[in-house]
Amino acid sequence: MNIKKFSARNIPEAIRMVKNEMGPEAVILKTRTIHGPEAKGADEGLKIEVTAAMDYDVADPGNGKDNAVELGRIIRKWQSLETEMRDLKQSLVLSDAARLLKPELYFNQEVRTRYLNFRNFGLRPEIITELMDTIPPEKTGNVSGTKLLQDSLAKVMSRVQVENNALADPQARVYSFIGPTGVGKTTTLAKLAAVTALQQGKKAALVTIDTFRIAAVAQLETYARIMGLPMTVANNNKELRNAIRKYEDHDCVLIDTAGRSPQKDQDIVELNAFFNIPEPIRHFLVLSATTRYDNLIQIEKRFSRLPVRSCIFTKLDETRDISAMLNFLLCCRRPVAYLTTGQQVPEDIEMASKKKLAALLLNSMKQTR
Ligand SMILES: Nc1nc2c(ncn2[C@@H]2O[C@H](COP(=O)(O)OP(=O)(O)O)[C@@H](O)[C@H]2O)c(=O)[nH]1
Ligand SMILES: [Mg+2]
Repeated sequence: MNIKKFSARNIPEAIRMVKNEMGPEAVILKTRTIHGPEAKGADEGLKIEVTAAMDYDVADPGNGKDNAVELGRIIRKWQSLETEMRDLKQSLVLSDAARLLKPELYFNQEVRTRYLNFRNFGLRPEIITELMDTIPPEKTGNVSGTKLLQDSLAKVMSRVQVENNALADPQARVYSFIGPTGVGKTTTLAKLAAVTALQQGKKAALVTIDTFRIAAVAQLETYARIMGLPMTVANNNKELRNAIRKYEDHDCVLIDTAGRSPQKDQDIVELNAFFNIPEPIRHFLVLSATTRYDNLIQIEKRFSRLPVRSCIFTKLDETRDISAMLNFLLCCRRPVAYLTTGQQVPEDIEMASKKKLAALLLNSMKQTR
């Protein structure tokens, strides 16, 4: 049994206090009026004292009604804990805001809402600070929450670069797919080969320099056979040059590579040497949306030894939280050309667009908030 006393100005107020603190099952044991010398010591206006009790005994397992009451109490307790957690999270975010924002901005409701939007997008503090610095403090305070959310979204998207129709670049004919192992380079190449050759009617050829695994060659061969496209295996730089020459009458040549460890500089140096050919190559850095932000940065740093033009993000179907990808795109200022959303060839690929990224971000925000 839990017994507590509450002081209030009147009975209804006291009952409200009891219910808020102890729940609707609490029982009022006693009420009394505070007066005389005791009232003088009490806070101004407190005239009633209520004693309430809450029974914490475990209900009889055989009694269904008691069980339902008990369950109701647990659910309410859980809900109130959830509310507390949310409030706590909010106040942590606000205290972060107080630390990061100049005082005159922190006390501006509108600026604070924008800050919270960026936080809810999952953006990193340094990126938020950068974005906030570009926002002039508003004077009105009349802008609706929806409008502020749209503005915040637009602000983020104005910083993201997307590359439209990267495979239709008139300056390029040879494209490579580089990146760590298992991110989906071969699958993405096959998807794009299908789109280019089968849907756009272009003359495409495939080359693989991934000779580390027999299965890797077989994987691309299978795709080439199904699509009726020519394919060549190149074991060294000379063979790659020959292959590119062989396909000089083709609209595009797509080169598959072995996954390189971003941890090993030597791997990347070797890859760069392999690509030393007369014709310019457009390198797509293939990255998985499920990779942590720190790792994405590290991978990008290593692969930047090659003239990477844009990146492709894969496996968006495997995560709803796109904050690592978004922070990466904002930090590295690299354009994103394609997004892939599954294992199906050629269906699960689409050109990256700000509209699509904004929709993913709003969805990610709903799921992770
Ligand atoms: N869920 C999902 N799986 C993918 C996606 N892209 C590729 N994969 C899978 O990831 C695995 C590795 O793909 P692969 O193309 O061989 O990767 P690589 O080593 O980079 O060439 C395979 O099982 C693919 O089917 C994608 O967008 N979503
Ligand atoms: Mg592969």
